[in-house]
Amino acid sequence: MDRDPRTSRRSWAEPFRIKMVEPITVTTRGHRERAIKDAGWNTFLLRAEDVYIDLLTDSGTNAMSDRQWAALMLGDEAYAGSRSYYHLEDAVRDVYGYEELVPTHQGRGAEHILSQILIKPGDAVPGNMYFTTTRYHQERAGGTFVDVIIDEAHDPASTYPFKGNVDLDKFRAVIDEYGASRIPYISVETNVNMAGGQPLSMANLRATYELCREHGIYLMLDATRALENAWFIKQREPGYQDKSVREILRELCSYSDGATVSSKKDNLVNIGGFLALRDPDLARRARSLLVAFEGLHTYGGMSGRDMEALAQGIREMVETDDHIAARIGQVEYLGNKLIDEDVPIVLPIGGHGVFLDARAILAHIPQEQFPAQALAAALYVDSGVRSMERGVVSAGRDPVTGQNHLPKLELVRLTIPRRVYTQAHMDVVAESVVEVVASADEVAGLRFTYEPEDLRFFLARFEPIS
Ligand code: PM9
Repeated sequence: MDRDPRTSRRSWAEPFRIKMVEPITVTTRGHRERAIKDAGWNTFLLRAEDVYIDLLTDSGTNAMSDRQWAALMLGDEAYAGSRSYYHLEDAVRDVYGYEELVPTHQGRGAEHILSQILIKPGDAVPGNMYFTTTRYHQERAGGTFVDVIIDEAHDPASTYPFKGNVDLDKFRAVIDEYGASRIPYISVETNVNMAGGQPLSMANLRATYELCREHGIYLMLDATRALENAWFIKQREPGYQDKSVREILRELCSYSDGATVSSKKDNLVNIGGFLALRDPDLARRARSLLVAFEGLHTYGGMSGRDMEALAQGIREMVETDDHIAARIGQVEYLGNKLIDEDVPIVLPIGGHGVFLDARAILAHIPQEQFPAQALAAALYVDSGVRSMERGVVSAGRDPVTGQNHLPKLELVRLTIPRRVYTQAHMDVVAESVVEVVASADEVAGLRFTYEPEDLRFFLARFEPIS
């Protein structure tokens, strides 16, 4: 079935109906002005109660199904050898195809363990664009992240269909510079978050994996949004149209030695994650650290019920293609509305959210005055819609020079939680964005009043520059 509402005469609809609702409230503009001031112009520091439509993140904000809620009741809370762990292990083996499961409390727990077992001081870790927590753990382990994503990924207007691809020439140059023995692994993210939720192609991943094998370098996936990537492969890459996302996801993972996953995204739960590996020796080393930092190897920071709901979520996300079609269909619905209103967004429309190009919208604010941070705050004040800065504040400082990283992408992310909001909510969001863009010249730049040393975007505080 042609699911694109622009070319199809048929609409799509969510493959579920709503059984329980959670009230949300609209606040006044005066209330929101006070709230954003109290939050130091940082949307992470707002109280959720003061938010109307919460598009801060798709992480842990999913609505679980009735079967997941039922699964919670079946959680086995044994400290060791929980039945729920084995259900999770079965689900990861079936759906992702990795034999060795190392459960963690969430994605960054898995990143921490992986970085500590593989990276030595002085190593380089190439990756297809940085992710905040991923790079943080690589650097803490003494590694240097090197960006090897294709140039198109840094251009919000480029409509290249696979902006998440690894540039093999850039990767080869890193191998030449450091030598393969100083590159423990390449970190390949599926549906690259900081690039705007952009996929990589199967052909590119396969070629990257072949290059890794030639040089004895591991390829570790960040498979947090691999399902969304699989959907785009089905839509865009020749030869995949008749395959299910389940088959495509499994093939994606086959070109890797392991994966870190934040289960708070694709996997449809509110907490959880894992490191998955093929090599039993590597898994043994990971488990040995796990017991010090996360928990015993059969729970790794999750309760039995968390693992049970997660096992169900993993199976449910690939049961048919309908879930992912509707999930990305909703993101595209919002993106197309904004395109129709000439709002500059990252193209093509991403998998987990729509990314506003703050550099284009607030051209009068220099990057050192945090245009994306200011735009996210202005959007909140306009309508109570909460979004997230993904620009210079998120990029942080170079640990060696102390200078700000100045990413080409200065974005505000409107991230859509899975199975939570309706199209009417998307209409309200689009109207508010259009309103804020129309009065963009009223938005002022910001300066720090508090800049944390680690992952500064979470807890930083700002004030407007008058
Ligand atoms: N992503 C997000 O909102 C939540 C934290 S914001 C820094 O996009 C990838 C690709 C992610 C991710 C989290 C993590 C970390 C790893 N990789 O949040 O620790 O998008 O479960 O996962 C967030 P955890």
